[in-house]
Amino acid sequence: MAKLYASFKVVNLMVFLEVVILVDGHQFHTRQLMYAAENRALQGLAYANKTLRSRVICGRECSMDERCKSFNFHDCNKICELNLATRREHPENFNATQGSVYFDADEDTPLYSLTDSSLNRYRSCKMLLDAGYRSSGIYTINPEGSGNGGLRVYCDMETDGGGWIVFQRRQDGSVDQDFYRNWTEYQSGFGDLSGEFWLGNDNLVTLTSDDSRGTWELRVDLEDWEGNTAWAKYADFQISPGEYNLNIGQYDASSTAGDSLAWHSGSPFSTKDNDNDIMGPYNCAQSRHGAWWFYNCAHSDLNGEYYPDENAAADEKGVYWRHWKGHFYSLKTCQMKLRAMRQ
Ligand SMILES: [Ca+2]
Repeated sequence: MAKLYASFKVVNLMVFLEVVILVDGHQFHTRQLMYAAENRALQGLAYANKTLRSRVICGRECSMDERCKSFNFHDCNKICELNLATRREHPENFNATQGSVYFDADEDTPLYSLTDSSLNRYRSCKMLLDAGYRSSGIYTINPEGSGNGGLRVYCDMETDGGGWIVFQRRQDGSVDQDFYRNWTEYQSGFGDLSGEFWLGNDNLVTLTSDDSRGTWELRVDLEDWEGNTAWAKYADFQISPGEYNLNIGQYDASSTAGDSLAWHSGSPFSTKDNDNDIMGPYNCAQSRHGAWWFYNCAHSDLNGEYYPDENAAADEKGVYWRHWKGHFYSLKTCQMKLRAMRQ
């Protein structure tokens, strides 16, 4: 019976793996160096992924399985992916991925590292995409006015050409207290970038008020409970400081969801504790259990209450987009995202 022991050291960009194999009381040592490329991942070739504490432990998993030719480790969520192939065999799958590190036994691999300082140049997901970052995920961007630490965002690098900063996502109602929250919470943002969240109205102002990046487009992606999807797109998206008024331009006529937002253009944002709709003392945010650019209430409210099925929502309290599914149909998932039209 063979037993296997392994020891590991990390030296800068290498993981040194020493594997001791015991066969019938005899020791066999094998040594393998694994070389790292920072901010890279080989994608679509994993046969296993697991949550592990460190890249070293991920390396051990790889070294003990002969199928494993390389691995990715994501520092942020601690996901270890074991790959069936290497970057050399599949260069088209070897992508820039912020916060991930790729390892294989090829000593040229570190040449493909991307440094954190080079990442500081990117002001938007579109710039990251143009620089070769083709994986959707969490990135730090540095838009003007975002301060020294930059802004953590989820980049959608696949939908409609990619390069989108996702600023809202609903998918399972997992966020505590749902989205029925107050002004300051919407101001600063809440939730989890890898799950449900609102990026924050102040961040939307920061992003869309930076003239040097030109204008922004807005895209809304919707999904119903039967798996059907629809989208709507608008030009010239901008959120004003102060009451966070929604400003949108031309509705893209090829959109499939219908236009349930133009009617809200120009309106200030309203929350349950800050009523800026035109309905006097009647508070749309309270009656709809949401937070939106309410006018005399709404053709859409993607921040409404999350319901476990389409029919559970009463009195327009759900997550809805009237021109696609009507105002009583509460959607299963939605995302709102913006993309720089010019850099
Ligand atoms: Ca009112």
